Amino acid sequence: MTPKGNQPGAETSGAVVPVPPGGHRLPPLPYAYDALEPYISETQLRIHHDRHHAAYVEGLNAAELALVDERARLDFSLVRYWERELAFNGSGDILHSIYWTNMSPSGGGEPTGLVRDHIVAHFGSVLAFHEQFSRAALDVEGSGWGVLVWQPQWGRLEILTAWRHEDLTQWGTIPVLVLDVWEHAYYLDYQNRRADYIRAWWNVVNWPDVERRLRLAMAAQVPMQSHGASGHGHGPVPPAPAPGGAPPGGTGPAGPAPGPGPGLPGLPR
Ligand code: MN3
Repeated sequence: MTPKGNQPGAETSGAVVPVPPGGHRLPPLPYAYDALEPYISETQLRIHHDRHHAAYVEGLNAAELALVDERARLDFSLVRYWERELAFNGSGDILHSIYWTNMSPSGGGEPTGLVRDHIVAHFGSVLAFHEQFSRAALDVEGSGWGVLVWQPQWGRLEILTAWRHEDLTQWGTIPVLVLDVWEHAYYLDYQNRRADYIRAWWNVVNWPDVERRLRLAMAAQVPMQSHGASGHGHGPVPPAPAPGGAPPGGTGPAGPAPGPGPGLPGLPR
């Protein structure tokens, strides 16, 4: 995988480089345009990345610079328009950036380790997660996303959907696995057969990237109570039980998670 290097906003040993207003750049694909064939074609991927994602980056930069201008003039007469542009294009840039890295030519298979443990803990089984995620994405009306998120406030995973890029979301969540179900993501390859695209997409899911994202997300905190509450907790948290559903003799929990506390913070109560 190509590291993001000195991209603004890229993680660099835990720190994030601040992105100046208007300073967003289209991140390169971490693989060749034809690398996801036969599941996603070169033409489909090229247009999606080079045109659609690029347009969101452009729109995000434009919105930020317009707001810089409004602040300079202390004239906020168009602020409603630009705030909408900021939310739509900013969310579009973020979701697409995650989407590319969530896929890999060597992807597919089943989640393992930490991701599997948290999926089983919250959804009951990998199958139930797989079916809910697929159906949620299939049933998005019009353009949108299926999104697996980590909710730091509750210490667990959840499946959400998004209309467009930004509606129907839940504050504080961090996306770890996203599926673009806008028609522009699949129409050249699958026409209107969204279900076929979703089925094919599971073959390129980059589970190691999902685990990397989950570990980073689990170190985040969005406290829901005032100063004094420690760590991930927001109320009495019983001792974490042994992760359910770990296969006998299987890999089991993947060792201590980063962040405060031992074990797997946020496994079910
Ligand atoms: Mn898209």
